[in-house]
Amino acid sequence: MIKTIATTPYSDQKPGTSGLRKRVTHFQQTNYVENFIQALFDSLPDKDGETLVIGGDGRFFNDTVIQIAIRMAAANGFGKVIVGQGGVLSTPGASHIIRHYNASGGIVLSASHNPGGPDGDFGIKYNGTNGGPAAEKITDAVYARSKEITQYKTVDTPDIDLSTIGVETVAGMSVEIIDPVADYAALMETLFDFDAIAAMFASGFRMQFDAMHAVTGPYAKAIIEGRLGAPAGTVINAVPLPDFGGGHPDPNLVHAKDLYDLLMGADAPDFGAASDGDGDRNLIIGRNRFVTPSDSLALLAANAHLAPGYSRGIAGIARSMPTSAAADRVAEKLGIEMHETPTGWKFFGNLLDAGRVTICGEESAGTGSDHVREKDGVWAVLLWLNILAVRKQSVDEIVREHWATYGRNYYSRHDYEEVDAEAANRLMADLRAKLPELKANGLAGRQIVLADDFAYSDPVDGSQTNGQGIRIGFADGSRIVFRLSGTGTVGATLRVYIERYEPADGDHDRETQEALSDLIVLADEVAEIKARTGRDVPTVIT
Ligand code: VG1
Ligand code: CO
Repeated sequence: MIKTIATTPYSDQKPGTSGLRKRVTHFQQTNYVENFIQALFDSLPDKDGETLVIGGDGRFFNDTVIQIAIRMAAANGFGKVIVGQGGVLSTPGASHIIRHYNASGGIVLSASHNPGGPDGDFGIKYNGTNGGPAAEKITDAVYARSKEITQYKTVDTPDIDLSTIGVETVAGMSVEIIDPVADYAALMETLFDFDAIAAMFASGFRMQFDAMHAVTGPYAKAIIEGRLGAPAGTVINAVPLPDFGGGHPDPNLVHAKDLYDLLMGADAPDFGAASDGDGDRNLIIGRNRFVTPSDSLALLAANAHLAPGYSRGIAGIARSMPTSAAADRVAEKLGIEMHETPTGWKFFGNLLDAGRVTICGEESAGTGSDHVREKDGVWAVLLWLNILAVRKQSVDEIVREHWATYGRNYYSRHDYEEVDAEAANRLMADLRAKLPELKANGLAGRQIVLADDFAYSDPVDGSQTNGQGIRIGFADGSRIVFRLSGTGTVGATLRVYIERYEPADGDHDRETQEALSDLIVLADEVAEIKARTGRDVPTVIT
């Protein structure tokens, strides 16, 4: 029954910030998917009789790859596969299912916030037994294996019908098709005061959640409109589509502009939120108040104790290096651990497993906690709702009070997408070479206290990760960070992160780009962005 099929290796199956991400057409090359999955299975210590979770964000090609993965799991000795109905599981949902059912791991099919459809992107990611993205030692092993693979194993069976909940059998392996939402919704109910949030909706609180035609639609409908009783129509674009309705499922101020405009408009609801393709990101906008993801992390950490799941307080906070230092001030005040990690959720796993941190976040609209091992969009929205229900204040009031207590970290990210890869690499290399001189002489008359390429040594297992982004820090706490994206699929994406601290008694009402304007000029000056990329303005400003 098991077939062994000869194949030839590809040289480019190196997972990036969050799994292997390429154009759909790239994945459609002969055996490209099979090679990667076999390389993954070959790199796992335990497969015999183990349980594997498989699900994806429902994007184009999801259905094809799910069938391939199930057959290959059967041929490689797994005992059971758990699949979301229709092949769908959000990324945080998959993380929970892995943990809840003690699976050995899971395959998440998603290119997250990247566009979908036949000409869009696809991705494959592996999460380990803790429910979190595989650590670098595993992704490195998979990459090494993918370069030498000569065969893969599969079984000859017809496609499995994933549309009905129940149990099927494939070549002796059981395939359990589950409701993708039920277990996740039950977990949320243990963390948040659903009665208090429901009472807030019943009293007329208005919200709009934009699911962007992506995976959170069914989750948000079931939880926000279903269990919390928000009026029908609170969740919009709720039906996941293989091409996300032609949109770009990245919940930022560019791709969720309609939501932003609504919240800034005359008849704005109280609260707006959106999530991305695979449901791990969140955008939070109050009436007339956009909350930057870095601020949201700090606010959630400072207020988490108001939700039942965190009423005992939090153990610590971790943020990715480019994320603003707003959360650091909260940790300092609470007297808890604070960690700065490289970009990507996989670096939070050890700290969460060790119980050293409870809440983690990234400036890229990712926030989460130790309830799963992924960032979690719907979770962040529910924690916000819980805080609003308890504090009975507007988002704007809560944000302002926070700044008045901790100060404000003006913060923005400028992305230059799809620039020439060679030019981008050269820009980074030349900037790196300049660092000693900058540190010695400063920049434009300003003293530089930090000039390095970020390196991280994991405090739990000691693993070392280098080259994670160039940091230039000034004496007043301002900072410019440069790094290249590890999730793009065409050319290179240069990300420039700019931050300036304004103390608690300072001016918190400036427009962000204006407040950062001198640093924006310095960023271009020191890295020669315009000259080297040929771009006058960033593609996206968040
Ligand atoms: C980006 C973000 C990073 C995030 C990653 C995956 O990575 O910057 O913070 O963890 O996407 O998010 P990069 O390497 O392109 O900067 V998702 O929602 O795409 O899984
Ligand atoms: Co995502």
